[in-house]
Amino acid sequence: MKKRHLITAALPYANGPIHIGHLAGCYLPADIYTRFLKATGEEVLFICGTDEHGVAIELKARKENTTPQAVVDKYYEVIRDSFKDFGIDFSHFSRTSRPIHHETAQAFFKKLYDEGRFKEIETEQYFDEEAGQFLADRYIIGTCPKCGHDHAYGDQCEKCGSSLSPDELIKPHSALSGKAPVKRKTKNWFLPMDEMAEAPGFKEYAKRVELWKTNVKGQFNSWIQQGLQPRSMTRDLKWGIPVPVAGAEGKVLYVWFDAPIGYISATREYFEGLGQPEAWKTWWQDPSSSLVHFIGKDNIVFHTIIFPMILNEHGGYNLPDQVPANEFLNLEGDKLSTSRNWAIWLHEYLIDFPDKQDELRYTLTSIAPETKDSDFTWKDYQSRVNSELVAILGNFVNRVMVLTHKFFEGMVPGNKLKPDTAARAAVLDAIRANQDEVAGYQHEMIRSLNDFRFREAQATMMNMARAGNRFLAETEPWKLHKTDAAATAVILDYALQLCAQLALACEPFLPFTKGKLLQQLQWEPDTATRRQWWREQDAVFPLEAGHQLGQPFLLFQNIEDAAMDAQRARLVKPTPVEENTKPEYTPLKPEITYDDFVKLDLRVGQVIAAEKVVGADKLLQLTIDLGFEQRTVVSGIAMHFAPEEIVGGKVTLLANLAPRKLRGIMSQGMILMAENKDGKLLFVAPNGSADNGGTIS
Ligand code: B3M
Ligand code: ZN
Repeated sequence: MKKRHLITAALPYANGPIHIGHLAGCYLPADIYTRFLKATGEEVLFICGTDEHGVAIELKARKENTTPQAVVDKYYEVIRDSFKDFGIDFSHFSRTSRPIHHETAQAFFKKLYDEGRFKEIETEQYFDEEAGQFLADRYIIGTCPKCGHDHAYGDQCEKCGSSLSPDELIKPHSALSGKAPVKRKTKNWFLPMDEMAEAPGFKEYAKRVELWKTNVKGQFNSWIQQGLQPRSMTRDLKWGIPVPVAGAEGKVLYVWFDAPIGYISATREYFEGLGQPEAWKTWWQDPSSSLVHFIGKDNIVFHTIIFPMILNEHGGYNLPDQVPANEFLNLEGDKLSTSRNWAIWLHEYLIDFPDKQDELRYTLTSIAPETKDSDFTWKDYQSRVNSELVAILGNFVNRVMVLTHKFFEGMVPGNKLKPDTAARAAVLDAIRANQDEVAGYQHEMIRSLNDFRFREAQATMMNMARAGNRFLAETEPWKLHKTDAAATAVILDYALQLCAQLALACEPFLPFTKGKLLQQLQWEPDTATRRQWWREQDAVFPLEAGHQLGQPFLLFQNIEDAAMDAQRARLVKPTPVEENTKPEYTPLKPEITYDDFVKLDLRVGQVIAAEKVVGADKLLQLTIDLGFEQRTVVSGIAMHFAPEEIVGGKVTLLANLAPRKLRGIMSQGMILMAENKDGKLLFVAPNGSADNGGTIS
């Protein structure tokens, strides 16, 4: 293990509040990991802040009819407070609008620029003559070439999810003036990523990625295999960090250039605050420090390729040791969406459930989208609170506390007992067996935490409380007390020590609960005890005989159905785009002549054989009978039909299409398909009595 750990969580755009998807995707796992490492006594720094540049901020300002500065000032505070309220334990939370960040990002750019690392490339970009400015992709609106949606953006169609470039949009217009934009030449500075991927430092780093989570490695490899393209690190925009070179007036740094550097500036700012302006270097540049970025899946390419490349080209910096990115969280079966307000906002949750931060933390970690997208439902939340937190953890602690108060005036009763009767020997056996079981969970949980499997780790923590309940059920101290107070004493003593271990164990996941538990136990673990438990993995029995406990109170309360109904009612079902606009059809293609049409030779065909194309998920290889000959046709319908279900069916074949090779197979023609509104393909099939080979016109 490295000496110290620099942990970062993605810098959220300061253009809106934080919702449960953000928390589950990145901040909660980062917080769990940080708390875990700290508990083991490791040196840790946990860095975050708001990302205050980029088009996302400008767009929000336009929408709210205010300035970008006002937007970021407002949401910086909202976001910072939400994190604080949920116990996300950053060492430092900064913002990219601070002067120290502007300086750091500009110095980075300048060094790369002076060393000739960028390529100056002139391109034609859309320009809004009325607004007098170049248009970011998001500022260009037009019809989606894929689905016909008439409000697609220059970078993406939010209806069908296709990523687009502004040139693909049909009838583009400017979001600023509504006018059709013109093309103008402009010069920007590009990172030649294709070349930089070959740099020895980057290639060395790429080997690490092979050991990372499958979803992260998968995206990394797919970008590299597709072949990287030079990518512009500057933009013709107003809002952002000015490009610090002559001749770059009116240009700012690309937000994805400056934002990750924000991790560095935040670290600098933190240590400047401590009066140690040079100390940040140890964390970023000393190879004995590790760098771990927690992010959501949409940020993978930036954190695994672009930022490491920038760091590598700059030189002197550590490259990431781990990027444990999560997939996405959905809400009640639908994609979370800020713009459609389909979300549970953290600040709103706390109004309805003050003091229930851990209930949400627990649920979100239980369903963390660690390997695939997952779904939050209020029903699941309620059931996790009621049947896990209340019924297992809360119940165990409460029973132990109440019984100790009842039988021993709230004093830790001590653990001296001789196995002088069979019943007492059985009690001591039960304690030993339980201790072994709990130690097993302790080791398992630590392994899971080290491997970034937080869902599993938290479930194992809960197993410790389950073991506690089972122990009480086996030993029945409430009954035994009538006949053997001394044996009851050791049972409760052990159960209390288990409560103390649970207080340690829940620290990464449920920090508020840990506090409540410690309050009841009237105990504050010292560093050595925490370390012993977390690092050396020895059970601890820290509560001494005669130690006075605090008053018992419930750690968790049941959540009633009515509260859940109210939450569900609050969520307004997003209107599917189809419902509030007229049905959308793919726009018609330009007119053709009759002569063009008759060039197509359409024939009745029949599928006589079909098989999957090896190595291509979407393709089927079909043998089509045309009566006078048979054709091999490769068709992209494998996701819609199984080979056996289509054999025998009639099809329409475009029979005079020039043959072309697909996956090494010569395809001789094309089968006509229709697509319904759900994207399902259907055969455009001639009547069953049409003869194979017959013409269609
Ligand atoms: N602000 C994107 C996002 O919020 C971006 C992350 C920056 S991390 C350096 O998803
Ligand atoms: Zn579309």
